[in-house]
Amino acid sequence: MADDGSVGQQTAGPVSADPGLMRQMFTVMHLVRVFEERAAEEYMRGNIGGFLHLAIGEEAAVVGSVFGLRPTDPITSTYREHGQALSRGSDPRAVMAELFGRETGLCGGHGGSMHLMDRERAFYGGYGIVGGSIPLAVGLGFAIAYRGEDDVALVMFGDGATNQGVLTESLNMAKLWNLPVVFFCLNNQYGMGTAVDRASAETELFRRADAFGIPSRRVDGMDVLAVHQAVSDAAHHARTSHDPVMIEAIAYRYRGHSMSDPDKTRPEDEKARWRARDPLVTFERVLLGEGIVSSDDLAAIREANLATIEDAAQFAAASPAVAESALADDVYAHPWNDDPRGSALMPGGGG
Ligand SMILES: Cc1ncc(C[n+]2csc(CCOP(=O)(O)OP(=O)(O)O)c2C)c(N)n1
Ligand SMILES: [Mg+2]
Repeated sequence: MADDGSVGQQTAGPVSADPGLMRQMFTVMHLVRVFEERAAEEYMRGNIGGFLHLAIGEEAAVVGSVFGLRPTDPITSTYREHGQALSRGSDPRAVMAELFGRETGLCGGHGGSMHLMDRERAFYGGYGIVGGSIPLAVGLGFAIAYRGEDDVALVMFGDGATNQGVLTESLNMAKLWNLPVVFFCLNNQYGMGTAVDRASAETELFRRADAFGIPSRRVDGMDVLAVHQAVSDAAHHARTSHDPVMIEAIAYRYRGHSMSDPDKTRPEDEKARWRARDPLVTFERVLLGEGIVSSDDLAAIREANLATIEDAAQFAAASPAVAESALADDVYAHPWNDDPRGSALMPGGGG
């Protein structure tokens, strides 16, 4: 990879997507950006508790990959998944309310930022365990094959997850059983504060797939059109050949690992270099250059998104918090006071 983060010839990205789709992808990328900027503010105000992991800077990889799928293709992800839910069309009000821990949240306020899930839109969730979402996508791929459907499961995981044994097991099983799974590694070049070359003997992470005879490639994750093309191709391959594929998208997150990370260890000049390739700014240039949008159109998109997010934040703030008595709802198959094991650890349980 070059110093400016470009990845060989794949940087420019073919301007081959449909103009309506390009406009829509820009609109969602911007929506995700302003959603997360507002979420950061609300976290600082104390309205969002727990962890908050932002993907600011990674919007091209997130939006390009979701739009490279059919709406029914199931997705699983890491805890950095606000953009995946919004790209799938989850209501920004419900997503923000989930972050606030409110009853009106996407998961009734029980999941929070790391555990968004929208089954209706085939978004099968964010997971806090590094690598945890990978075997779940293999399971979804198995279900698709078992039922003879023609969907494709996609899992998004980070560079850090590539050193978890579960990736190896999942790649093996997906290939052995010919499962339609796209393994999408969003390589933002750090796992917490640890750079890939300090954690991985082989830094070309897409090569993990070689050992299983799975086709794989690297793509510029700052270029939404390149990501969209790569995922469309991969999904087509998985759908028609009933076989897995792996993609590694090189991107960069502008902020620290989570809101509680002061981000003091990554070099400032490195951050500046990547910010100079901001995926929204570069895509805006393409859209303007191709005559797909005018400056006025862009201003209208930005204004509408800001209004959507303002509305979402006000909705979340005005919604009731999850009642303490409901905290254990949906955790156990049996009601809280009817634990069959009668554990003494369970408030209200027998024992
Ligand atoms: C199994 C497991 N080990 C460790 C952690 C703590 N942890 C949370 S995020 C993270 C870094 C993961 O980095 P990466 O996969 O690159 O994803 P990114 O956060 O960069 O999006 C670690 C080590 C965890 N959640 N799960
Ligand atoms: Mg990472």
